[in-house]
Amino acid sequence: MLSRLRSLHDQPLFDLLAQARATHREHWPEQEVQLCTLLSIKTGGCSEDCSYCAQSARHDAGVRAARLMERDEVMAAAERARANGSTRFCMGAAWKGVREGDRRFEQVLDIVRDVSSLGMEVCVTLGQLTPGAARQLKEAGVTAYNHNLDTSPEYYPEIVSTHTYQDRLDTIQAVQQAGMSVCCGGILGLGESVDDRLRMLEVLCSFDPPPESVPINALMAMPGTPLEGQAPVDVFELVRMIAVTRIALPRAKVRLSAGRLRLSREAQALCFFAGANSIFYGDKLLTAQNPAAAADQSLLAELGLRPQAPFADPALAAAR
Ligand code: SAM
Ligand code: DTB
Ligand code: SF4
Repeated sequence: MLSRLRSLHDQPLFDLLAQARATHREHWPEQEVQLCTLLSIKTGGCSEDCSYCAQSARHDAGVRAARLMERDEVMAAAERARANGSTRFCMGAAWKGVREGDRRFEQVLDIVRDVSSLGMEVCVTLGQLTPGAARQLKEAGVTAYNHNLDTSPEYYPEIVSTHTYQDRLDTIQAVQQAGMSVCCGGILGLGESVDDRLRMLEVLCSFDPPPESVPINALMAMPGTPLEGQAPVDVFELVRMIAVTRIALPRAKVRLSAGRLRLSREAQALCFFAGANSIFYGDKLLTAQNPAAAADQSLLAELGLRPQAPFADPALAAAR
């Protein structure tokens, strides 16, 4: 598998793009891009030491630790996201993980019950889950759980020491067993090799069922993190990774994620051509900046792409 991914990846760029585009058109004829809005419901002060992340309490990235947001505030943000055209609302918390019975987890379940009435897909990313916590999230109305592998199993220990790759896989298994969709991808630009990227993709392809969505992040080198000095990832490397992901996981939403601010309109157009069909939308990611919504709307219009239409029936979002 790895060698097949490697030969796909190393083709002349235009041959790779042609193949990815053909796969894309076959499975996604609608010319749509899904708009997803992120909200950090609990920012900073995280116990983990992920070396790319501004929210780790072990780095001094100038992110102040905040309390879990109140339900009404989250609802207001979710309503704004829907009014602006998002069909997915993704709430992130800077925690090592959650378990049943925890007071803060109960509060998240309350938030999810409300947000899931709005007819958007509801995604959360809260760190590690026990199987019981996963079941409770599903019951509360979560449609997808985001938990990235970020890189290959071999390179992961260079990036994080406070949890293991196996911990990540265990959470993903709990998510699948609870019947939620898996949103799982990674970051380019951590200092990994091309083989590391493709090994990650190989692991993603081994999931049963395959991930429903795959975020591809380009590292945003956050000042104060150990990776602050990393060189930006080359745009053609990003495009190649998107194209190989599209071919290897034809039914997945491939999300062009963090790092778009650095990409020109032309570079983003190439990413969509290569098979990206989802973006984070709105001027803020979790702690970092994202392009302005108006700029994204005009870019899509200029390319003849449409934002994914809202779900006519809220039950359709929930059924995802
Ligand atoms: N704490 C949870 C976890 O680790 O799964 C959820 C939040 S975490 C911020 C979600 C993902 O955001 C990470 O797995 C990583 O892929 C991405 N991410 C975080 N910081 C980033 C950065 N500086 N640049 C690019 N992607 C980043
Ligand atoms: C994902 O893969 N990327 C998003 C989402 N899943 C949670 C987060 C990007 C975070 C970028 C850095 C920040 O905002 O601090
Ligand atoms: Fe914590 Fe998630 Fe950031 Fe790691 S990526 S430090 S687990 S918020």
